[in-house]
Amino acid sequence: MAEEKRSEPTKKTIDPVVVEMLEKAQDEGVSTAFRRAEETKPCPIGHEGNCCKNCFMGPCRLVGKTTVGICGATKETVSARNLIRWIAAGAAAHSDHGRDMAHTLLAAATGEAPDYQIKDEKKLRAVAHYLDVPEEGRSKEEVAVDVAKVALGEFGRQEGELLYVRRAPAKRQEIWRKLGIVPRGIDREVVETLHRTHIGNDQDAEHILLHGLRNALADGWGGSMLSTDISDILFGTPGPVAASSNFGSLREDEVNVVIHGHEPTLSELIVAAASDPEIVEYAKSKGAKGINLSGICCTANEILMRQGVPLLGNFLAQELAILTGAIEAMVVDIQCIMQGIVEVAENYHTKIISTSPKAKIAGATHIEFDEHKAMEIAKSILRTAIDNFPNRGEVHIPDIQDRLVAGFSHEYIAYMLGGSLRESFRPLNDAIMAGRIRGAAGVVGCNNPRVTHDDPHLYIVKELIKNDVLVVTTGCNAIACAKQGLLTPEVMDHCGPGLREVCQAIGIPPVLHMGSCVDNTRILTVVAQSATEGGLGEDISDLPVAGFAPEWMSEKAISIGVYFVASGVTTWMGVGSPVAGSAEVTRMITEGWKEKVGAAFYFEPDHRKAVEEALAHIDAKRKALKLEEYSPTKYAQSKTYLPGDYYAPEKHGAYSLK
Ligand code: BF8
Repeated sequence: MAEEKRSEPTKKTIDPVVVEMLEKAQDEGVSTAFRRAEETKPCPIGHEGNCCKNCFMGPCRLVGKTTVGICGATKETVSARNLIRWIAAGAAAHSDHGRDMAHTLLAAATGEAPDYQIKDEKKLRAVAHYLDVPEEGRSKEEVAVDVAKVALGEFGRQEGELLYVRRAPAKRQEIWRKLGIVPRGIDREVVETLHRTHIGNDQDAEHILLHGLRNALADGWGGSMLSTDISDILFGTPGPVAASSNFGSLREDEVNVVIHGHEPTLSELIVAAASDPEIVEYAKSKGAKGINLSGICCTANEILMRQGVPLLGNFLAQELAILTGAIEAMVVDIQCIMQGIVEVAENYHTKIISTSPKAKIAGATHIEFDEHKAMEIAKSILRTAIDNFPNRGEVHIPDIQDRLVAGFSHEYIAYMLGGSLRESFRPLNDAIMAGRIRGAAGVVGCNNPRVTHDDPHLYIVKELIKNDVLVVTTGCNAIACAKQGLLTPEVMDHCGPGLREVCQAIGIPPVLHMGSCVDNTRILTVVAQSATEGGLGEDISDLPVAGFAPEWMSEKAISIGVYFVASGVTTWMGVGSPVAGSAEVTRMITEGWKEKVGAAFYFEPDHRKAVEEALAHIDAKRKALKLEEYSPTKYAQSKTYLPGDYYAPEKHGAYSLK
C-alpha cells in the first residue's frame, strides 16, 4: 500500500457508497479524482479567467501589475474570450452528439442501419412539423429521411435562423432578433466563436459575450434539442419507469457491464443484446447467472429513461465503480470519461472498452462502433465482457441501493397534468398562480471534486421542495437525487404543503427526472410552453423559475447555463467563477444580461446563499406577475389529515422494484 496521509472521506462526499469506496482506494493505494484534486490545486490565474493562451506571444498572465497581455488585450477581453470558448466547446460537444443522432436516423430510415427502427412515429411527425417537413400521406420512413436531412442541414446552415427558434415564445424570439443573437447555423456559431477569439479579432467584451449568447442558443435550441428529439424518435419518448440506483445494483453472480458516456445509439443496442438468449447462454457457460447492466453519467440517464436500467453513479463514481472488482467491462463512448479509469482498471480485472471513432483511450480495448452493424458489435462487446468473468478476483459491492422513478419527458408531463384528451401545462400554471407551487427550478449538471460530492446538489433540491418549488433535474444532479431516494413519490412528505398537494393529486415525485444533459432542452420546452399557456406573463423571463448547476465542471455545463440565461432563466452556477478576475465581465453577465435578455448568470460558490437568492428571485417574479404573495401556510393545513391517512402507498406497488 502506498504511503500516504489518510484523508477524511466524509468531507469529500455525502454518498456512503463513495465514502466506503474511497476508504478502499486509500487502503489499496489507488489514485482517484478525489485524491488528485487534493494533490493538484487549481492554477489561481487560470481559475479566475486571467490567463490568455490564444497565441504564442504568451501565455499572458494578467495578475499584479500586469493588466494587459502582449497584444494589449485587457482583462475584460481575455475573460470574455475565455468564457465564450467554453461555450463553443460545450455547444460543439452536445451538437456533434446531435449530428450523430441525425446520421443514425437517416441510416435507419434508408435501411442502411437495420438494427434501428423508428420507435416513436408520433414524435417523428411532430418533429417534422417543426422542421417544415411534409408528413401527411407519407410513410414514416419517407418522413424520417427528410427530417434527418433537414436536421443535418441545421448544422451547416449559413443564413437565416435555426428552425427550432420558432419553438420559443414570440416575445423571446423578438428579444433575440432585436439583439441580433438568433443562431444562424449550429456549426457556424461555434466556428465564429473560435474566429472571434483568435488573436487580434473581437476585442469588445460586451460584443464578445453577445456572440456567446448566440452560440449557446445554437446548442440549446439547435444541436441539443435535435439530439433529444431524434433519440426519442429512434428509441421512444420516455414515460415513467421504476428502477434502482447506486453500487448495490451490481450483482455478484452476474456479468456486470457498465455503460458510460453519452450517446444512446450503442447503449440501446447493448441493452437489447443483453437479453438475447444466445448471449445469456454464453454468460451461463462461463459460470455467470446472466448479464447485469448499469450506467454511469448521461448514458445511464438515457438507458434509465427508456429502459429502466439502474443508475450506478454519477461522474465522480466512475473510477470507484471499478474498485468493486465486480465489473467485467466498462463500455465508454464520448464525453466525461476520465482517462484515470484505465489506470484504476489495471488493478482489477475490468476491461475498459472504448467504442467511439472520436474517442480512443491509451490502454483501453477499442471495439469501434458502427451503426451499420450495431447489433453485431454490441454482441461482440458483451462476449468480451463475458470472457472476462472467470478472471474476477475478490469482489466488494457496497450493499446500498435506492429506488427511483424517472422518465418525465415534457410530453409525459403535459399528459400527466392534462390527461390524454387535453395534454397541457395549464394545471401547472394554475398551481403556480394559486401559490400551491411557489415556482419551479431546474437543478442540473456535473460533479466537481472541488466541492463535497453531491452535497450542494442535494442541499439545493431539498431546500427547494421544502419551499414549495417543483424541481426538474437532469444529468449528474438527477443521479445524485436518485441515490438519496429523492426521485420517489414518498419524498412528497418532505416538501412544502402546497407542492405536496399537487404531487399527491397527480401521483408524482416533487423532483422530476427529465433525462441526460442534452435533455435539458426538455426543460426549455416546458418553460416555453408554460410561458405561452397563459397566466404567467408572455415570456420565459416572466416565469417564477430558476436554474442551478451546483457542482459544474464541464464546458457543456457553461453552454447549458448560458442558453438558459439567453432563454430568460436566471441561473446560479456553484463551485466558483471562471470570470472572477474581471469585475466588469461579472457585471456584464449578471446585471448586463438581465437588462439584455431578462436573466442573469451568477456564479455563487455558497449553495445556501444561492438558494436564498433564487427563492427571492422567484418571489419577485411572482410579485411582478401580480400573483398572490406566496405563503407556506396557505395550503394543506388541516390537522386531521396526515399523509397516508387515506391511502397506503406500499399497497399500491406501482413504483416498487421488480
Ligand atoms: O453531460 S452532468 S459530468 S455526465 S457534463 Fe458530464 Fe456534467 Fe455529468 Fe452528462 Ni453533463
